[in-house]
Amino acid sequence: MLIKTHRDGFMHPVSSEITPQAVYRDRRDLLKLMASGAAGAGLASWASRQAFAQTARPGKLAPLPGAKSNVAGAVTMEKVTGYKDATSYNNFYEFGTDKADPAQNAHTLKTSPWAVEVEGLVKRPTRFALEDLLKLSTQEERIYRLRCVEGWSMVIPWVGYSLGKLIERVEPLGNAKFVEFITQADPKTMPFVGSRVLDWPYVEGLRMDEAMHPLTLLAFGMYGEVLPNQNGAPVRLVVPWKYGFKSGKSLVRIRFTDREPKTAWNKAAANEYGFYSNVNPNVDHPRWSQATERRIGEDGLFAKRRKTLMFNGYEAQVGQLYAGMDLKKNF
Ligand SMILES: Nc1nc2c(c(=O)[nH]1)N[C@H]1C(S)=C(S)[C@@H](COP(=O)(O)O)O[C@H]1N2
Ligand SMILES: [Mo]
Repeated sequence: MLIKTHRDGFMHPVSSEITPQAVYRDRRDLLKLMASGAAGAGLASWASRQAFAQTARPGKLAPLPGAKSNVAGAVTMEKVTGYKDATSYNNFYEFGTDKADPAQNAHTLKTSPWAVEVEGLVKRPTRFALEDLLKLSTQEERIYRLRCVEGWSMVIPWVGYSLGKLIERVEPLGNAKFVEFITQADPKTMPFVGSRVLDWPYVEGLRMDEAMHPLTLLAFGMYGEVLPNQNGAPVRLVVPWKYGFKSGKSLVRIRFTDREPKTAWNKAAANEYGFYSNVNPNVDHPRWSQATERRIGEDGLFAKRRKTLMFNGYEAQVGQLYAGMDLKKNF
């Protein structure tokens, strides 16, 4: 897949290597904090200050601040991707297949009123108005890496809460083994839903324990604001240890089932996109390597590719979910 660069990286090939003054200062503070034994607290505040410093009201959308998250692995020390990059280089095929299409076309998405239907093998099937869903649990800021199957990655300060909070509320039945995520497919507001690139609606799925894992985020915002349309407004999933396509945007239905859901990408090309799709540098995509990645915003002529990490760097948190599984077979 050809990846076009859209920035003036050619003129400033190493600008991304220069540590901004504010971040540098925070890093020194952090070292002091670590020496004083307050490293845990220091880490979280360093990260949220870093995110805030770079991004205060960046898109001028409605604010959606998040509390510090206590979920293990929910914050990374890496430099946060610039808001402009995170909102202008997107995959959202309902609005076109070029990276620039969603930012250009997604203004037609109608995000209000919005509801998410939670149904299937649960004791309490519920239709949640977005307003109620927003209030279901404390909004937290989580700075996650998101690694696209195409070989690029971003670091985004998401705002939301663990999907598990919603799952507990609806009380799944004992025979619920999987969760299916169905996203909006409205040909009137989504120009490419008429196209044949995918079998709409865009559907994704997780095994129950994956859906319940605290890192699995139901996200309503990023950079301290509500989600921009092109990033999946008004509510999406973020599953940071899996390739980006598992993180469905603009969710309208969550269904509990006893069978592995048929996902949109698996239906389109079963040999290329498995159900699990865990980030795994040791299992290549049939058409390209997954060993390295390019960080969006570092796309200058001389930018280094990074080594892709097992489970996108979240192995300590999620590795045990796959104990004993052959990850080459279950790709
Ligand atoms: N509904 C829907 N969700 C989607 C997609 C899509 O085309 N439609 N693309 C996926 C892919 S391939 C990626 S990499 C991420 C990108 O999220 P971002 O644009 O917010 O970075 O969204 C995922 N969610
Ligand atoms: Mo992706």
